[in-house]
Amino acid sequence: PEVPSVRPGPTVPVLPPCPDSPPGLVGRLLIEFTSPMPLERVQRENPGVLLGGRYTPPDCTPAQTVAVIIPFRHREHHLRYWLHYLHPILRRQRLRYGIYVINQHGEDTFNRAKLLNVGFLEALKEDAAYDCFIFSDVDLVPMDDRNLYRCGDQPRHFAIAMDKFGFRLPYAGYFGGVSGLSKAQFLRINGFPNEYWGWGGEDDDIFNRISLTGMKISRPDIRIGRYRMIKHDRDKHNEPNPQRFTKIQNTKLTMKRDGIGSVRYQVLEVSRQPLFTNITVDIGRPP
Ligand code: UD2
Ligand code: MN
Repeated sequence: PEVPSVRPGPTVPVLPPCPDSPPGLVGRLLIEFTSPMPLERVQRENPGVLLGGRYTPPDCTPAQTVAVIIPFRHREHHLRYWLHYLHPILRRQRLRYGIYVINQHGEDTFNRAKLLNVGFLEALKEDAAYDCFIFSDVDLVPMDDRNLYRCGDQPRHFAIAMDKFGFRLPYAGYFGGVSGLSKAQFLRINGFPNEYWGWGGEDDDIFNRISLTGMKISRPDIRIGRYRMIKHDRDKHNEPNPQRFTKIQNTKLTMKRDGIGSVRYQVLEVSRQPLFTNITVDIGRPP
């Protein structure tokens, strides 16, 4: 009798898991913001990045899918440096990732944390596979590629030694700049507050949320968590929020009602650029 033969289907390459410590990292990096950085150059230098700023390592299967969320308004020149430095770093780190620039529409008071909430939801709408969220200021570039942009079993603070703070943590509860939470960690703290308009306090509120839910911040070695911040003046319409000192006293009361479960906004445009996805959003204005 004829033996039924098993015909091989199209070959699907099965890639090995990406290693815990990626080979090919270079360690300490030279970061400077003086040479001009045209976007065309950054695009030319990053041909492997797919439309919308998506990337998947060609040689291994990463454990996580990382959405990098950047709060944004009128910082195009910073974004070009950020893309120039970060794409190669994230590639060397063997991450599967996407870059989301959440652009606040209009000229009302800036609201960093609300934009980050929007980024979380919109990235997940694009790809339900995202399970790690890195929230980064547009003006912060890591000086060492061993600072891995991944999530762990506790919320992670990456930007612990910034040039502007003399390469030290400014205070023990500091959680600003660049941080990372898994999807589960983010939902556990009801996301970030939506009610901090203007500069300051929102990062301390996030720190409080993490402590109040019994989690602990994880940080890299101080020699590795080094950052340069592009020097800038305070933006218009992002004046220090005078309510911030009293608001951060009340996180325990406010975090249940103010967070990812209550964020209201309207997406005006989603535009997939070669190196990032731009999402322009109307987040309203302070009451
Ligand atoms: C510090 C923290 C930051 C945040 C902020 C208080 C550092 C390095 N970072 O930033 O994480 O807690 O204090 O709110 O200490 N942005 C725009 N356009 C604007 C205003 C802000 O794009 O008009 C974005 C941009 O990504 C910027 C970020 O918001 O990097 C934070 O604003 P900033 O850079 O003016 O504030 P800074 O450096 O004091
Ligand atoms: Mn800044």
